[in-house]
Amino acid sequence: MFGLMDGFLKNDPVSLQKDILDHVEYTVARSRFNFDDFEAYQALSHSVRDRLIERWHDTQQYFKRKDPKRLYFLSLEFLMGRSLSNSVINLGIRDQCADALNQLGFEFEVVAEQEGDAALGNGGLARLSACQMDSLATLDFPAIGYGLRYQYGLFRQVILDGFQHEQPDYWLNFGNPWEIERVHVSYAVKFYGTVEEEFLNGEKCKVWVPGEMVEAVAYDNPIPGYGTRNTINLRLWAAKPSGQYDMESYNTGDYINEVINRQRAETISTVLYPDDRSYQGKELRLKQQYFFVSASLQDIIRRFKEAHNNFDDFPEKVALQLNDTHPSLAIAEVMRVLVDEERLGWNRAWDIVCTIFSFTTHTVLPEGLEKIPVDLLGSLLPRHLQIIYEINSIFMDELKKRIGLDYNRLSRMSIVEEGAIKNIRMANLSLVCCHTVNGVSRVHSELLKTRVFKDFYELWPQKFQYKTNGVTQRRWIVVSNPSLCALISKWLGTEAWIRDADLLTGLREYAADAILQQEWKMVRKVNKMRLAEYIEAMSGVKVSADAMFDVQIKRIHEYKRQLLNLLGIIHRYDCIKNMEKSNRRKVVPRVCIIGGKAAPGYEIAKKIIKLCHAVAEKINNDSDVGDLLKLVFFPDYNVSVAELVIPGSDLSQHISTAGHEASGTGSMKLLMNGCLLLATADGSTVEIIEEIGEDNMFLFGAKLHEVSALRDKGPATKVPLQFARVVRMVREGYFGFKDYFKSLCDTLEGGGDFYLLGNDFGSYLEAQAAADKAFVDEEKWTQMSILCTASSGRFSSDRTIEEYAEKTWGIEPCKCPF
Ligand code: 26Q
Repeated sequence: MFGLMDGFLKNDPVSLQKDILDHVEYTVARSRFNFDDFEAYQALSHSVRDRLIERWHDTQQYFKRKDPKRLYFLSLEFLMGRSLSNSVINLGIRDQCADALNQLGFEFEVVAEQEGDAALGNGGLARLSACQMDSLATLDFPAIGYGLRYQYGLFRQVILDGFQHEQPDYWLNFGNPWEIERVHVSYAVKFYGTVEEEFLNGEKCKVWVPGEMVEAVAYDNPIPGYGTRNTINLRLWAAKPSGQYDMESYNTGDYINEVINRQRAETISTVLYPDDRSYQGKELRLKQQYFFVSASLQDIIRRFKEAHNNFDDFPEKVALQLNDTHPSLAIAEVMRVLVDEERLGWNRAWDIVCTIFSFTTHTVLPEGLEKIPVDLLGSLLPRHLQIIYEINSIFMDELKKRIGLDYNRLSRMSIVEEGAIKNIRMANLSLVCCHTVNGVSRVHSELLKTRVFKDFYELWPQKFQYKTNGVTQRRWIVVSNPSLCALISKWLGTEAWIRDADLLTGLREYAADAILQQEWKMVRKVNKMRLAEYIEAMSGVKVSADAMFDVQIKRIHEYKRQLLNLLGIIHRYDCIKNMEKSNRRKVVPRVCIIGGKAAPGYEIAKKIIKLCHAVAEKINNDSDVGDLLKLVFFPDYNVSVAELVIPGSDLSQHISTAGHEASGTGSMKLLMNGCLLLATADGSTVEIIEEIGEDNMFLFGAKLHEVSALRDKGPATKVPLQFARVVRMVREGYFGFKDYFKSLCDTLEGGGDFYLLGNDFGSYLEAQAAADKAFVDEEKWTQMSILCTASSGRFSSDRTIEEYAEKTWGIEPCKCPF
């Protein structure tokens, strides 16, 4: 490659500059004397990619030589966001790249802005996978991520007249320098057909004769660790027409139609399904799941066989992690390969399967659990259905021995759900076959044990663990908030916290220091000004950086209660309108920011977005209100937008009804950046309280143990008058669109209000008032902000991954020498 000397690429600005120019000329095919920001981005990315490939290659070679137990992380979603800044920071060449660009007349930040997001995921679960990959690489674990290379990532959200519209995200349009196409790493994946019985060497065995074959081609995405040479692989599969032709049909003369039919194979990896937890039983989704599972397992087993000649060592070398139940067909697939292809016999195969799989669930509600109609599975994957039935029948026999003929319990625990439409319960399959099931926060795990998977917990308590989620401080502080990063390092006197977030506690002793507070405020102010500029450019709304920036950024969902936030804003507006003019100067100015996508078929969530726009329209144009209250909706919320909003937020809302958010990870990113939380005691917030103390946040709302009683009681008795008033304003058309908002209001009144907005409204307003009061005392607020960052170390994904490595996967670091 360009600039290659002494066997490795040099990282000084002069060498980098030469590489960039060579890539401008030979990769981008532009003149080295005349190229724009986007071309500079392409050339720099390719220069960084070369360096990633070097390390990636060394790491893979090293793993191969050492042959440690590896973790295979199977996930249908990875929300990686942009790669350039993250890569140069993890490689330790950020400043050199910036210098090199400077001398060419470019600015690093501007060039980095050219990159689009890789959005191969929906939200929490998908961004968690991305954070965990960063931690796995940084902590030198021998891990590989497997997923799908969707051509269209999560839809782009466009707002027209306040309504959400979805547009396709054709993200590969301008090329993707962060992936390496492996045309020679490809596997055939089978679908449909029949299962035949054959005798081989006097033994009866099953043979799956497929009706369709599709080729899976590997695309490798290097994931660099920070402060280590280790660079691990995220291998994503793309569907291509199979290389095996059906000679018969080609000979019938319909050549053109045959080619077109073959091309249809590619649809499998075309598009990511938006998270719609009720949108199940779709054939294409099932095809995606099996396609990626089959290709990944062929790859894993090939790698294992290169170094081992029988399967005895398989459990010592392979840990398979299922990210939710989405990849759980892997269980049946390993059984099929070991029994039908490797001929290990059922019992030996079963023993292996039971020791290699673990799964993590990200759901709280039983309705959210994945089901696959038996008819669909039987037609697409006939052999897998047989295997699942066999697993279930053995399980049911054992269960009868353990618990007797308790038919209710037996039918609840069965992998097969009987009924008008028979279904396979993927969570039950996973619970039966995995050695461990993890929850994503402590309360989530308690809910799993006492409600969602109670029957299984009573049978196998030892299988249940939890690992509270975490996020990577590399992306969420170092990449997205460089000035706060520098300030932290200055006061701690070290950058070691970037690899060891527990060191952040060192900031506690300076939390009351006037100089740190001054510098902290400055950093935050600059971030807020940057955010204010963006708001004005995007929405035309002018906001003051002196106001409190209050954000709620996450997918739109009823249980996340963006509607509670909006009703609170309406109440605030109503108060300002009705107060005496002389009192208005006592109001703490607020900029309320809401961002998030609604699943395309989720009507209520879409109405919430429209309501936000309708309310914003009214408030932002009311001269009585002026700077005291602004409301802005951030369209197309994604990882890059998060990187801009989070560093500039003063207060953030995590206000789900207790018992509904499995964990929540946005709160952790905001906490790290010194943003105060206004929250309910749900998901990981309960553990955040333990770290920062109740006094350093604004807590409100019904507690977990109160929720079901409140629901049973029916229509809330203590709904405050203010609540009825603000709902009435919406209902009676104060913000227009009266008919359209009717059904939204109906979810709150007339005995409904499943998410208890009415019940929690009073304490919500109190928490908001407490936040106003605290904000006025700048010194106090800044101290709380510093304490938030100082207490965020436990919520690093490094801690989560260390726990998984030790308690669930049984893997150890394997550090590639420099
Ligand atoms: C299911 C069937 C068909 C198509 C799509 C899906 C689907 C896709 C994505 C179902 C669910 C998801 C995503 C779930 C998710 O993001 N859960 C969140 O996971 C976070 C990480 O653990 C938690 O912090 C959140 O609390 C949880 O909501």
